[in-house]
Amino acid sequence: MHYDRRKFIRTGLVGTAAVVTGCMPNGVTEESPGTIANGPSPGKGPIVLSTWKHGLMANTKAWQVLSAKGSVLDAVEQGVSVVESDLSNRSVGLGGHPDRDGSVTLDACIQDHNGKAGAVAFLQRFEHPISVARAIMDRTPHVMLVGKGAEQWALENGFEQLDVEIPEVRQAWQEWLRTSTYKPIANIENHDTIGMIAMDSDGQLAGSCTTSGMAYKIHGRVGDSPIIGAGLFVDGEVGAACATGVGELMIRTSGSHTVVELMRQGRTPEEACREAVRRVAKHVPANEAMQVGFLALRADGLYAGRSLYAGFDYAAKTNSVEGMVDAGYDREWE
Ligand code: SD4
Repeated sequence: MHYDRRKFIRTGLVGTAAVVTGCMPNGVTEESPGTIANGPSPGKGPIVLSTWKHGLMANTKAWQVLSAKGSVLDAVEQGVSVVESDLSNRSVGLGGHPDRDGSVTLDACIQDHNGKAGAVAFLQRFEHPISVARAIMDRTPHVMLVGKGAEQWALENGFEQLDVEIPEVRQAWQEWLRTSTYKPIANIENHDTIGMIAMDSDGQLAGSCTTSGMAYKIHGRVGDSPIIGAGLFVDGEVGAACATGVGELMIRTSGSHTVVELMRQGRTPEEACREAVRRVAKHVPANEAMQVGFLALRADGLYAGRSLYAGFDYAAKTNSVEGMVDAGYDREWE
């Protein structure tokens, strides 16, 4: 089946136009007082945070779900689904860049307030890996299915496979094949996973993460995004965190779990993200532009983001804030 690209691009534009974008320095909004260390509860939910600019349209959808009294788990699933369906997006869903063999392979995971989780990795030809991950969580005794087994299970459970051919993506891959050099570069690849963490008005947390992974990766490579603890971690008692950037670094440091554990020990979301970035940075030699970014939401509503290099921003939506937030960063590009 060939998608109607115009339809999807139109969807994306409507989502973007519906929000007011305003740039706020990290840690200065009412709901994000990163400057108030271990400060008082800054406010109740709903709070919806998503990585990168496509997070704006995802947040809008998640907010609609919450406003209609939907669960926060439904909100994080349906929020990122909008981005999965946008075939103009080159880093999430079937419009993503392929691996080095020319196949688009998708990774996703979802986790609820109580730590229940579902994940899928190395999935091909499904529009909504996040919904497959949710179904694995809801309908199986397992957390994660991968590859052919995941595809078979998804087909047996009502999901349909699609063939999407985007000439521009194919051409870019063929161009890449001429040199076949694999070099992840911070923010330059335009390769931006969506991670979403959210809280409803009762303080229930949930998170989701979905991606087509690093462009031109080795066929079979799985990143951090479907790995609970690496690309996403939720513990309703403490908070939630998600990650974006070079997945290998997040897996090696259990990045999102680290952020939540640091908040458990009393760090603010900003301090926790900074410390997680510092641990990742030990693995990134100077001048290697391997970007990582974390987003954290504490159970009392305090939130923050942080990245290794400049360029990471995230979309925030609360009762009083709506727009992009520039996360702080630790290392100057040399
Ligand atoms: C991965 N973490 O597959 C993903 C890619 C990403 O911004 O987040 N890009 O490693």
